[in-house]
Amino acid sequence: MKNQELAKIFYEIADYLKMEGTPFKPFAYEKAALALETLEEEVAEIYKREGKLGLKKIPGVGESIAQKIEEYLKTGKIKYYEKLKKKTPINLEELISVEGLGPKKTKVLYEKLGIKNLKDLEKAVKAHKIAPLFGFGEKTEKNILEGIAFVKRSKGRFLLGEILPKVKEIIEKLKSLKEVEMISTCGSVRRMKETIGDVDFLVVAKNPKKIMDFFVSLPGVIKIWGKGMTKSSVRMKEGFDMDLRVVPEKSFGAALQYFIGSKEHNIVLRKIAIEKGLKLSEYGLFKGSKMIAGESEEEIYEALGMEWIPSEMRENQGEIELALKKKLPKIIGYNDLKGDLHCHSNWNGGANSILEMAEKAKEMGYEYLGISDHTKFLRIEHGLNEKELAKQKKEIDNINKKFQVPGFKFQVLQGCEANILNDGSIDISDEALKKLDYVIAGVHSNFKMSKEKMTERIIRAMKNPNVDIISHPTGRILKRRDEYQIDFDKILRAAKETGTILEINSYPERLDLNDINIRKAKEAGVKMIINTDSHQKDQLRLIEFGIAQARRGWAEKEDIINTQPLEGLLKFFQRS
Ligand code: DGT
Ligand code: CA
Ligand code: CA
Repeated sequence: MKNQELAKIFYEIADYLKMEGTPFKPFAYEKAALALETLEEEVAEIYKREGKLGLKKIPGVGESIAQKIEEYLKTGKIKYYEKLKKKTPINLEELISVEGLGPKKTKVLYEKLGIKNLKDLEKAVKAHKIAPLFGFGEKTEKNILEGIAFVKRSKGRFLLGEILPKVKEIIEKLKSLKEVEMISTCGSVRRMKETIGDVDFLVVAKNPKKIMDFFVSLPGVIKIWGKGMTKSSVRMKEGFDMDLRVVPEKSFGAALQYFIGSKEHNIVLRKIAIEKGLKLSEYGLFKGSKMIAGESEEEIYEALGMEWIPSEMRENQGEIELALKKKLPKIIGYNDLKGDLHCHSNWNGGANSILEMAEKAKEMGYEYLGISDHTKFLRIEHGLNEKELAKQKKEIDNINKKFQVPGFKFQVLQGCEANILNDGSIDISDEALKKLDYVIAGVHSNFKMSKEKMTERIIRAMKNPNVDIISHPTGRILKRRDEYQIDFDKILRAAKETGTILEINSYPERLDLNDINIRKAKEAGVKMIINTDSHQKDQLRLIEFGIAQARRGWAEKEDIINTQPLEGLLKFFQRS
């Protein structure tokens, strides 16, 4: 990836030159940087074949820049660049990523206030040292403050749940172009990782220019990082970046394989190729100069002597070893679930009635839907007491009568999401719990207990014979709250002993269990359930994220109880 490294250096040289007030030259470096960034062939290959003369054929590369590329390929350094950095030792890239701060202003800040990086900048803004500087003022200071907040936010990762709907929309738009022949998402989005750095698209197209014009002018694009014939990059108003690459059809599979990643997975795959005397790249699998696979991912994995691996598993967590032995688990599919058992109705603050929720579940092709409203401890959520649960049961019985159509199977089940109190007891009587089809219990208070106490608390709840499922068993909220302290191995042993089911929660900011926990649970022989925790009917669709997480944890159909039809499911609850 020397092309990218060089592009980055040339962009930075351009910024340093702008900082010095040098005319014209910065644009020459930018031009070369963009050309390198989007160049098909590795610059090292060109150099090897044709020397400096070959380099000069790259658009924007003249004698002086060709010399610098040559120097970098030979020594791994560019003296001119090192000198510029030394002269003004600041993190220029970081500073100018702040909206409203260009190279020239950055120089003033360094000379007057000694600001070298984002941290220094933030300190100075908060101490109001910037506004009094000549050429700055109150407004600029305020803009810089906002810019810092933005940079910090966009430095973080984004929830898959926020990103995926937008990605799907964009895919549809691109698909509608007649020039687009094939299209796919890649990277962490395609691996359905719970948080995303940036979004990657891969396209096969007749007319790349049209695709790129369309891509960089999509609604919501606020910045174009680069636009070329093979790669373009943009920033969206929400703060995340998107890359789009156009590849030839014969390399589509190889490019998919490469850009889906993960990087860790790819590194091992490339090693396996080398051991077989082959070379794997984003262009294909090669034996010498002959391409032996590349159009599809399947043929690449096959040529490497392994099974094709679902993208959610590609994290180099042992999947490659299993694929080589042709022993990959057959992970759960996106259409394997028969129902959802963690749903809240308007009985306790949900947006929809039980009937509305049920209609939606039916429409999704489910065989059953479980209503599991909160119980009495959670007063803010109108937790139900024993009497109200009995009343709710009548409503559910009536609804089920309506659904009794010959030849059609659908049933609403009544559960609850009870609270595990500090000592591990449940906030509602065993009598009432016994009457339900199933019971979910979860921790909803006092999250900051010691590890030992929290583990004991949950285990005691599991030992209650009426408790079937533990909801959101780790309690994390992504980007806001860490998991609570628990001894997960101990929890697994207790779950196995008591036959308690652990929930994979599909809410994009929860998604507990994570992939590692799921794999551990599966190995321990603990059953799991994928639920949405819906508070309105449209949230039933969030199940996709829970299934993805289960796939990332290698869960098979038999590990997940709500892949069972109703009768099989009810067996797990041992109610009769
Ligand atoms: P992200 O964006 O941080 O959520 O994670 P990814 O996995 O989407 O990473 P990204 O966008 O940097 O790159 C997309 C894919 O390209 C990545 O999954 C694998 C491939 N890739 C990127 N850099 C390298 C690399 O240095 N070596 C190899 N073998 N593959 C790479
Ligand atoms: Ca990415
Ligand atoms: Ca990327």
